[in-house]
Amino acid sequence: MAQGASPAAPSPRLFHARRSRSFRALWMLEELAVPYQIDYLDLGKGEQKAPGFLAINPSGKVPTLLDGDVVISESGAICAYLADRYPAARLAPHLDSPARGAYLKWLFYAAGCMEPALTDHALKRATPPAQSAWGEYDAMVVIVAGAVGRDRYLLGDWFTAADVMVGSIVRFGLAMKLLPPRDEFAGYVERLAQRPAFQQALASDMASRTAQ
Ligand SMILES: N[C@@H](CCC(=O)N[C@@H](CS)C(=O)NCC(=O)O)C(=O)O
Repeated sequence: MAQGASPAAPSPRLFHARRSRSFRALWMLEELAVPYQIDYLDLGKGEQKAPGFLAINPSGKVPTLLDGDVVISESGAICAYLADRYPAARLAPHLDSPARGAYLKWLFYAAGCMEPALTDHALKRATPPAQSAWGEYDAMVVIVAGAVGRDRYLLGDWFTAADVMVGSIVRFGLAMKLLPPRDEFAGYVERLAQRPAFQQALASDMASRTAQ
């Protein structure tokens, strides 16, 4: 539900680059079905390191989200923030829900364990387990395959922001051959790809090629 840029609009504004980790935030916004604006950054041209953008996010990375006076970066934090900000979409268990623990665990595990383990694997290095906060790649594969192969989504039939994070990383891992082609991963990604919001986010991401 992307809208044309309008400085006066109160809708969230996403700084986005196509085919990047920013897809997670785009997908999340589509799941919420709320109006939002996109500012496209061309990473190849270094627009993420321009002083104007560094003033917003000193890391010079996408995704970065502006929502009123709130500036938030880190894809996991953005997904968690948006899920709580728009509770009507039911993309996060309520604070007192027993499902909240598993939900938070997967949000943090995605960014804090899956991503660095995949990087270890891509770089063909093995961080010694005693020094690795994220554990070993092989263990991560087994843990994630078990979780995504059990049910439709991580929390059973309930799709949440945690699926946006974990699902995006599994999809990337399969596409880049950084994850083994296990049925659990392929089935999960297939189920996620059936979601209209996912398809809309993909279309917006591809459209951004011409919008840059
Ligand atoms: N931990 C960050 C990583 C974000 C990230 O690495 N973004 C990349 C695109 S995939 C980026 O902006 N790279 C540009 C750069 O570092 O210059 C998150 O999850 O949001």
